[in-house]
Amino acid sequence: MLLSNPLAGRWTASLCLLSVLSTLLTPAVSVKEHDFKKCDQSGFCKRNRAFADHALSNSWESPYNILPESRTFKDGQFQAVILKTINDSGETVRLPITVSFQESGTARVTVDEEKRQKNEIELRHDSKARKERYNEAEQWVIVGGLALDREAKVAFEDKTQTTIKYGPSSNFEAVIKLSPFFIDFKRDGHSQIKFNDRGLLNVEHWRAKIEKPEPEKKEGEATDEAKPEETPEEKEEEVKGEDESTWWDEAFGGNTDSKPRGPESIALDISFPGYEHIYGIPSHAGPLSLKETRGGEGRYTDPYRLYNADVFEYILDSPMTLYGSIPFMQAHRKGSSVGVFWLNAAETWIDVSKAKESKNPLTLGIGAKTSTHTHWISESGLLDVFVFLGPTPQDLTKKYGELTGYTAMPQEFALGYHQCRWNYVSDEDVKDVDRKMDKFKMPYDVIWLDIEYTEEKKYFTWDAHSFPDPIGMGKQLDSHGRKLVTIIDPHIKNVDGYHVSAELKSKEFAIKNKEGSIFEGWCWPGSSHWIDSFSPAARDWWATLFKFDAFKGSMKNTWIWNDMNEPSVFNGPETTAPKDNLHFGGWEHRDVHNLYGMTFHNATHHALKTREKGELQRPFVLTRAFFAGSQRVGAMWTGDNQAAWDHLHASIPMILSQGISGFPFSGADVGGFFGNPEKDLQTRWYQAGAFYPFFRGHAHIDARRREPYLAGEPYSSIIAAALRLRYSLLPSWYTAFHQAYVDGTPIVKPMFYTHPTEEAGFDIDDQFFVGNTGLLAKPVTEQDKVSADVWIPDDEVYYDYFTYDTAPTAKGKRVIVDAPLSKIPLLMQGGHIFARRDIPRRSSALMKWDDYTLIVTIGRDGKHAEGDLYVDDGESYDFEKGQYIHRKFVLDGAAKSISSSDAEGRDPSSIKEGGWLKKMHEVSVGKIIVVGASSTWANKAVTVESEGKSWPATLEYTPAAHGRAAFATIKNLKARIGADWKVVVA
Ligand code: NBV
Repeated sequence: MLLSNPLAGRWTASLCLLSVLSTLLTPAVSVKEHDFKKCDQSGFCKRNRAFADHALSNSWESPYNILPESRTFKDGQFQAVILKTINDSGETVRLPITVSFQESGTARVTVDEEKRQKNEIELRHDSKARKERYNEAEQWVIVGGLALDREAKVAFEDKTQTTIKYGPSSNFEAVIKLSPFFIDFKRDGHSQIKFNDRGLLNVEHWRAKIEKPEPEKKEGEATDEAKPEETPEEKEEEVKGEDESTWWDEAFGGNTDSKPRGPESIALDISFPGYEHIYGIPSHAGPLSLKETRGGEGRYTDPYRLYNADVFEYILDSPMTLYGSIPFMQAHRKGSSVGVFWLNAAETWIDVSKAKESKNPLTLGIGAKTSTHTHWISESGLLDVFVFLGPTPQDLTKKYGELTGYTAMPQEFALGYHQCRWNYVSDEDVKDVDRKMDKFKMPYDVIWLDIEYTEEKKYFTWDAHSFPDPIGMGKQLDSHGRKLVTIIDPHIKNVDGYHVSAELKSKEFAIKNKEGSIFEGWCWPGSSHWIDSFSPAARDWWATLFKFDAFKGSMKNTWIWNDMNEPSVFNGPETTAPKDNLHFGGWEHRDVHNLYGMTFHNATHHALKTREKGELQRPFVLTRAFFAGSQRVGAMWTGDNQAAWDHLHASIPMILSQGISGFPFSGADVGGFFGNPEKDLQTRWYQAGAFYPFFRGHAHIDARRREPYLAGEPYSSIIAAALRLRYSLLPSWYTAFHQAYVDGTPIVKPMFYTHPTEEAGFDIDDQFFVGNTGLLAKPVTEQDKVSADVWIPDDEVYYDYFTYDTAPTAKGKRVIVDAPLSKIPLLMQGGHIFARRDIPRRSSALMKWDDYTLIVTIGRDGKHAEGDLYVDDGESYDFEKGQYIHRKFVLDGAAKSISSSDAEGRDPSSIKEGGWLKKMHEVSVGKIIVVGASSTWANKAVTVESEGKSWPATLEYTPAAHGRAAFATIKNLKARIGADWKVVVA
């Protein structure tokens, strides 16, 4: 079946030669790795790794013990004090701990430091920073799910432990051991997640600096290598993680961090017994199933790092940090998923190791289960961890979303194709691209302007020479429902005569340096200041800048792109802001670094929401930096990738990781940002991009122009087909987004998520299902490939999307799908019904009132198929007032009927129809294609029953042939999309 076209093979082979040549001509780019810290250059990471090495290789007893008499349990909350013994004379530090049990079944463990809660510490260097451990991450991140479980109760308590039963059916347990402190989270009596099992809990308590002569330190090192020789005591201190040389001021890349509070990291080991796979903690350019990080064959040597950074030309297969961070991790084994969310916005490193564990030494490890051990290390802040006990991947995404919010419902246009480059050089250029896309029949919705549209990188201005008429440009786009996105970054040019800069300074809305004066750094505009979007007043001011009379030249169809919000500071340490900078409320940048990008993104989102009175449109703001919660305010992309096949390949696990980590509205630069893609690469990238939730072509300023119509034949036509495929499936994409908005379901789903008991699928990250459609895509990401081997996760029947060829029964096997350059490997799993709009048009707005086509894929049992469709006006918030259509379609195979009913069981008379719903009366399901219809469908009459009437429709039956499934096409249905109906074939 599905044999490849031999001709296609031939012409791709000659292309191969061409592309090898062009690769040789493309300059190699790679990240300046030495600009970013390795663990041993980040003092607290180095100390905690040394602490772990010491603990794991010695008979080690964790020095953290709960004071038995400090324990209380009330209204779902356990509280106590952990005493940390800090020296041989038994001196202790008090660390209050709260374990909260929430109605949702999520548990939360928070550990603080009493001295710092009470402000009983002193800061060095006359610092104006706050003395508490940062305790406001929750205010930015958590939007719900905190109601306490009043049913949770102490099931057992003695002087060694307290056991609390909790969870929806009281089948969860937290066994809190006092000495040493340890928590075992169990489900149905079995351990799932363990805290401090390996004794790596480390809360670096505040201490005064005892002045002794400083050893000379080499720049770029947090080590004490400058010392001539280590004494045995010093060596011992280092392995115990108490190497003082990294406690105080720390230098890297020409910057010195004054660290006014000294060492203050928090670290904890979190083990997942019996769990071999862990996922999440984006963003990293590596496989979906996370790798081990403690060295050895095929493993990383550094921990996964979360420290939002402008990494410029990033490398692949690396635990290196990227632009955004979500400290949410899921562990998975056959039939069970559990997870943790580490709520901390400071620089964080996570070590991963796996171990075969067998209780019986005689088995020599055969049949032993693999467990995963993780070691979380953050530079500052509270220890604040949420624990999810699953058991399904869906439970995790739902519960995590309950806390941090679900994906905002986007405008429909945002799901269309976005055409970007750095830069469109003038308004005429934009209008020309707009016309050419039409000429070449390439649908698109949005064209983007990068930094050059401004006058000297002053945001909210236009370069008068190249963009003399932004309104004229905006109107042309609007005439066929298209939008413009302009970039607005958080750095504000420090120059006289620029009102934004003047106001930022006079109102004191900028980030401050450690002395408390306005921070000045270097970015695109030259000398710049950064808005402190933690400040409510600064955010209110930011909103005023987006009003149409303030940002002149912007229109209702202008939306925004926030770039460089890690923040990127060219002359800062690791290209970002100094950690001792100060934010609103006196918090150090160190405490809030990973949150900054989200606060800026959020400020822009709110600005767009308030820029006009009356009918509100849902804002569209793309961000580069993000944190847990960013999904509530917009989309993200994976930053500056390269025009190379391996970058195309890497984009898929990255996007899948975003999806299962609560931020599914994600994409990668189609075509690759740096460099010039060969035409086959560009074509394959469009085919993959058509399956990214966020679909945008982008290119670096030095890259050759590559609007898809420039590719020439056959590439342009193939790309046009990929764009049209995306547009025809927009109803199904929108439905998938709605599902993400409702309960956090990823928009594209990896195999472990859809088939959590199929172990062979747990590390597959190059194929995925789209929403609930049953569409299984495996974009080609290798040069010259003319087929794809798709792993089949179940016993269902799978049809080729384009040919209706049927894959052989192959659960757990790989099926070869023909994929010449012109074809995307795309299968349809039997048992689904999904919606399309088949009339090709120029933009999504122009498809708004088109009829739908339903595709029904008959499943293996032939009896049942179902699916849903969610539709609203695609722009406003009226859907929150019931102005939407949500249909459930069901095939009854035996009766040969297909019905449509309200997916939420709403009574139609209860819905007061506004203008959009009324207009939708004219929109129908025009056609249904039943793929896999048996011969009993042939030569049958069709009746449509709806709203008390019935009428005939027509049916054409195409019998099976040469591996292609039979199918029935029902036409002229005229069944209203918003109404209940039944189509009966008899
Ligand atoms: O604004 C210019 C670029 C932008 O095109 C890109 O998408 C961002 O990731 N921006 C980074 C700054 C400079 C990159 C070299």
